[in-house]
This record gives sequence, structure tokens and C-alpha cells, in this order.
Amino acid sequence: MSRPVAYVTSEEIKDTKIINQNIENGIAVEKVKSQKIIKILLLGGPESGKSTIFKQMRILHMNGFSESDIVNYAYLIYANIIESIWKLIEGANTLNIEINHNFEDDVDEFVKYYMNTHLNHVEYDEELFQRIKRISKSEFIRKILDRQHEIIILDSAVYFLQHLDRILIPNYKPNEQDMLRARIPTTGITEIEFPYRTYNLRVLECD
Ligand SMILES: Nc1nc2c(ncn2[C@@H]2O[C@H](COP(=O)(O)OP(=O)(O)OP(=O)(O)O)[C@@H](O)[C@H]2O)c(=O)[nH]1
Ligand SMILES: [Mg+2]
Repeated sequence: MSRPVAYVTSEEIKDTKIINQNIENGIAVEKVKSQKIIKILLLGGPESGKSTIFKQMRILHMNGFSESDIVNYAYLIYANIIESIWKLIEGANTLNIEINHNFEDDVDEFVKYYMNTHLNHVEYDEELFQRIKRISKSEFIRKILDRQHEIIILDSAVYFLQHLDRILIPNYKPNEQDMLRARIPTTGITEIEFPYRTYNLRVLECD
């Protein structure tokens, strides 16, 4: 039986050489790039904005957030809202502001929930969220917010309270602004790296 004769034309050899050269060039460019890493270390006190800069860089240079990030942020934002309402209720005590009689039941039920639920385990809860919406519109919360600088509340509390009707819904999908405002305290060191112009930027955040 005759064997197939394998042969290549001079044109094909030329093409292969060009492809090879392109690959070699690509490797050389990558090597130079990898040598041009600029490291940026973000430092600062709590809530000074390190994580916010991190998130902004992800949005601008790394295709933003994935679907699973968005779901995680939804629960984190629910937890931020619950924490904010709790701080405001505590504020009523600190500032000697009386809780309006008609909101006592909502506040009592909210406090019970807060005392019995870890913030990492917050789920969508129609009854609780309706209570939160009612509490947020009450006279005593308005009075506390007028004096918010006398107590410690989350930086993003007012922002989230203004958007409760959009946020406290089933299958809520946070937008970029919501995710930028969401607060999760950093523990340890976080790192991202992305190409920027002719460099690679490596940004580190630590606390
Ligand atoms: N007013 C305002 N606040 C913002 C804006 N963007 C983010 N924030 C808030 O600013 C705060 C910044 O907090 P982070 O970025 O988590 O601060 P951090 O330095 O990482 O803090 P730690 O992780 O505790 O060390 C958050 O509460 C955000 O909600 C904005 O555009 N305007
Ligand atoms: Mg942080």
C-alpha cells in the first residue's frame, strides 16, 4: 500500500514563519509588560474609601461585577439597611428622641429581629421590610436624621433610606451606585491587577 506523501509548499512555510514570529513578538511584549508593574497600596482609616476606590477600578478597568457578585451585594445591602435602622433606633435613645407611639410595634418587632439574626444571614422578608419602610418614614427617624452628626451611622445610611422602595423588593438587583455605596469592612489584604496603558497596575488594599 502506498503511503501518503506529506509535503508543504514554500508558501505554507512562509505563513508558518510569520505566525511563529507573531507569537514570539507577543511573548516579548507580554514580558516587557509584566516588568512594568506599578504597585499601589491603599491605606486609610475605616470608611475612608479604600474599598470604594477598589470597586471603582473594577468597574472602570475590569468589566465590573459578575452576576454572583450582584446577588451577594443585594444581601449585603439588605444587611447595611438593617444595620442603619438599628443605629438610628439606638440614636433615639442617645439623643433622647421619643419613638412615636404608633411606630412602637414596628420598632419592637424590628429590635427582636435584629437581636436574633446575624447580619450574614439576612434574607428577603416581606413583613420585616414593610416595617423598615414604615419606620424610615416616621417622624422620630426624621428628627434623628436632622441630628445624625451627633451619632455614628453608616456613611451610606441616608442614601439607602432614600431608595428603600426600589431596594426592599424580591429579586432586587443592585445597580453600580448601590454597590459603590454598600459597606463591607475589609479584613486582611485584597489585591487586584489590571492593564492600564502600557503598564500593569497592581492595587493592594489592607486594613
Ligand atoms: N457620600 C458618599 N459616600 C460614598 C460614596 N461612595 C461611597 N461612599 C461611602 O463611603 C464609605 C467608604 O467606605 P469604604 O470604601 O468601605 O472604606 P474603607 O476605607 O475600605 O474602610 P475599611 O474597609 O473599614 O478599612 C462607604 O460607607 C460608602 O457607602 C459617594 O459617592 N458619596
Ligand atoms: Mg475596606
